[in-house]
Amino acid sequence: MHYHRKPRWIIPEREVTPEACFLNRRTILAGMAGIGLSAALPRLASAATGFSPEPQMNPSFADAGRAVTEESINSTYNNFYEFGMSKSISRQAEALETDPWTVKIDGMVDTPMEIGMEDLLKRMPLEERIVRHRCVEAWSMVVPWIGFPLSELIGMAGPSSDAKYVRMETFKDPEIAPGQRQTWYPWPYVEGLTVEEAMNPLAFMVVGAYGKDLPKSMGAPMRLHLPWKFGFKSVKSVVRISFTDEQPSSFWEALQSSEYGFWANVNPKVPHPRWSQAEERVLGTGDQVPTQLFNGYAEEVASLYAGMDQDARTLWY
Ligand SMILES: Nc1nc2c(c(=O)[nH]1)N[C@H]1C(S)=C(S)[C@@H](COP(=O)(O)O)O[C@H]1N2
Ligand SMILES: [Mo]
Repeated sequence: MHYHRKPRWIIPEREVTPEACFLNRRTILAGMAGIGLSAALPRLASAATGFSPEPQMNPSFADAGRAVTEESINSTYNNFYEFGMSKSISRQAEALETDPWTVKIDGMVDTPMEIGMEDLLKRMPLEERIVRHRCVEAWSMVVPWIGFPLSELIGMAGPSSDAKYVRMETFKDPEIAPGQRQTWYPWPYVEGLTVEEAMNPLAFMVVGAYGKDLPKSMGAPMRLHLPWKFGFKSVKSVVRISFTDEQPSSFWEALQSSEYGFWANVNPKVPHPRWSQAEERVLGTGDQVPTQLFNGYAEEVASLYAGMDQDARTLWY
């Protein structure tokens, strides 16, 4: 998916033949005559991503303390049950049509709306940030995301003070997603968090990775990412965001609440009922490293759970 936030006649450098490049440049120069766009030209010519303006690195998240996982691994080793139960769903996920894409924002908000991705992105401040991701299955990755803080979307939606939770829902289309023909699963995939958690600066809406549009296998065109929680909370390919006063029932919780609870905060001390969470396998390197409390983001998020029993199983599953 390309976000046409720069004029459509500016073709990305990587897509043009030398001739087209020449013609395109002439068109630009002609179009510029007398309208004072010359200052914009060098910036557009050097743009590296499909996003405009070019997202800048958030200095607070420029270093995840671990090497970034190779793109070829992260885009082909996935959990995306809509397209199958194996990790190798990237080819199947290509069937998802992500452009155009509309997101519905509803529930307890001042301004319910349906908004296209392009319009949404015009209103959101894009940035890049490098963060760790920890799956409940005890593997982890490091990804350079492009996206915007979830708090910005909440600011746009204006939830009422009665809204306590944000619920997010993935598309449902069994014709293109074979996993959704398995009717014993509670489709569509749903996840949720408290509004307070959603306002935390770590809660991020992802629209790109590795300086490009998000691969479909990783949840294009937009997915949530909550780096302090187990990966299943980070719902992909979101079509609906609702504000509610009832704790949402999520996909995995509905299937097996004793193993996948609402909070799902990463804690090395609390084992999953069927395996330890003390360590994790780092994708790409194969290193086995100790898992950190809140996946290493305790400084940012521990205050959200102050007053709750930190070792209560319910806080982790
Ligand atoms: N819609 C949807 N979102 C999902 C999943 C899924 O199966 N369907 N899997 C989750 C799990 S368990 C993980 S670990 C991450 C994986 O993200 P990745 O494939 O980009 O690594 O996506 C999460 N979001
Ligand atoms: Mo996961």
